[in-house]
Amino acid sequence: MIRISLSPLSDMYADTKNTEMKNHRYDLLIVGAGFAGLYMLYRARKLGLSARVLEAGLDVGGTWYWNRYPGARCDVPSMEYSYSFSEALQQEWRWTEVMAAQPEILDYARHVADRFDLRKDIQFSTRVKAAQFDEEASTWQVITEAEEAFLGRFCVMATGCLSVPNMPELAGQEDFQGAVYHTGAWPHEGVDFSGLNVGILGTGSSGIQSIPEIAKQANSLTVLQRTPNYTMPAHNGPLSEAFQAEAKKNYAEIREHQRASQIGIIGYGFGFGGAKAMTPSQQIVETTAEERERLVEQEGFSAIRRFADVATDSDANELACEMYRIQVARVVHDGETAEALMPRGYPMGCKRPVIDTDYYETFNRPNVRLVDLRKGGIRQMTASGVSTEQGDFAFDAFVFATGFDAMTGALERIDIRGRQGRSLVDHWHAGPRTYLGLAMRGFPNLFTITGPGSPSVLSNMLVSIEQHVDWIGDCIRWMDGAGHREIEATEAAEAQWVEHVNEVAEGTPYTAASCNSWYLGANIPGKPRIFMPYVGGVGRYRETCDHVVEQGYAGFHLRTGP
Ligand code: FAD
Ligand code: N01
Repeated sequence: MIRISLSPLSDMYADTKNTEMKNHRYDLLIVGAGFAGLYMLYRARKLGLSARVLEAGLDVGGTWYWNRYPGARCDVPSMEYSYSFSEALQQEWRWTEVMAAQPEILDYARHVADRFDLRKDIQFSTRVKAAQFDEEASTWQVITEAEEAFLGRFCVMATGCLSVPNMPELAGQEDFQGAVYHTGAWPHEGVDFSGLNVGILGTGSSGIQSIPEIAKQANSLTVLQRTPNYTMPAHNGPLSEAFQAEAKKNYAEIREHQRASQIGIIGYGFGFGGAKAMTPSQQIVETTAEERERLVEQEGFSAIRRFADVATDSDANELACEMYRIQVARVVHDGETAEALMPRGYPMGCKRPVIDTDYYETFNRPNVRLVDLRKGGIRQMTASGVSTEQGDFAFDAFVFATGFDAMTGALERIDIRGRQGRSLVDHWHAGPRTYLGLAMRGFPNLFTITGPGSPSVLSNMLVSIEQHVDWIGDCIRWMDGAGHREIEATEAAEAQWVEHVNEVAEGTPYTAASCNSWYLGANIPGKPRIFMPYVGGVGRYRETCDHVVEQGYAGFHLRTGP
């Protein structure tokens, strides 16, 4: 292994000319071995390209390798949250639940790695700290934390949108004597909360999934909530053999519909969340208060799914929020707790939708209490727990379910430098700027999978990952065939795309002034408030990407040469 320290570009390139470095020269360097990195490696091999994957973790799986908290599972039907690139793979793999739990998804990622013999080109326990473009050689040099260097004609960042845990800085954290966990970096050996008094901070998807499970085990669970969330019952359950067989017969059609859809999910046969499929067709603004109350009584939270105008009309949205709060009051026995759990003041649908199993019911357990931080926030952590403006709470263990530095976090933690040594952090100082969420001006031959400006986190990410990987693979094949050595987004194309991404997001609940979501970077102090994903839809976006190709990679500058 050759070890070098970060040095000016000219020195780095001189280093790479020694013979040992030949072992580290590839067509393609891929950072990350989650679903994106695994498929990129598979595609590279199919194209006859040499590729190396560098992965910080000790195994494949990405999200599903790191997020092992109790209750972790996906909220897309399993039959749809899976690769489509191999007919044999999709026919042979058997899912056991409508929406699979983390261990099963991790098994699937491992199976894919083994089945296609991918591991031999993946270097685990290897965190990339820098990547720099050598303009003279049209080559990316990627440096790891262990100071190992790799050269690639192309570099693909498959670093994930939700892979950097957000750990709020609470004063006195180092004084706390109990165990501390983050849902996004859960111990691999698991955690036994039996007999313990546990505190948990955060009521996003990870908190809402883990709270019911931790409550079943712990002596007591105290939920520290800053903002109540909207969450719908998941109605998860076992996946019948008959249904699975039928779906497998229809896979070609299912995949085609996924790819053309808005979010990459068609809820094939069982509807989103495993409940009966329900296409929103009614207008909530045309209902009376009595009708809405009756519907809530009959159908609970699911009644809201009837209405199409909730997503498009703010008055309709507020009526749906009222229905939602009525149902919270019906489920949660204690009036004060119910009131604290009711979301108010921001629209339904502005944050990532959450689905749950027995979330509200959990607050009826005698060992669970809610601390509404809006009535008095956290002052600091102490040796025994957490001190708030409304009193002190003692814990044996504390869980941060506080989310991620999403979409840009993993990319900005790598010192990525393009032309003239310009850093990506500088390029993105006012928020991420990309062309199609795939490429950036000033960073030739660098691609991002599900980058900001693409449907990514607003979609079934397996569908978006496959589309990006295929696009990148086709692009490299075409470049090699045509003798192009560099591809780079033009300034105009990048600017137009950023404008388009902002334009389509305008007026949606996502960008409401009252909304503080991680989509907007609002969860990270100091992060520019920009809506990062592309809301135009998976189908429309795919057409745009295809059109760019048909036009000879419109919006990209190509450089030809040896
Ligand atoms: P990741 O799985 O995040 O993999 C990125 C990999 O890159 C990681 O292994 C990381 O270690 C590695 N990496 C990052 N930086 C570096 C570096 N500097 N050096 C080396 N390695 C690095 N999406 C859905 O569509 N449906 C769902 O139901 C769903 N559920 C989710 C549940 C949870 C708990 C979370 C956190 C996310 C969920 N997602 C879901 C989103 C999920 O992230 C994607 O579906 C998908 O797994 C992303 O795959 P990826 O390969 O792009 O990224
Ligand atoms: O993170 P989040 P997550 N003090 O950012 C609170 C995917 N995912 O890990 O709302 C006090 O949503 C914060 O409060 P507030 C999915 O895409 C999917 O739960 O900022 N509280 C919030 O309550 C999801 O959207 C699944 O006021 C603080 C919580 O922590 C994404 O990952 C499951 C705080 C963070 O919620 C992220 O979800 C899990 C502070 N300083 C994850 N800082 C599925 O089911 C943060 N919070 C598919």
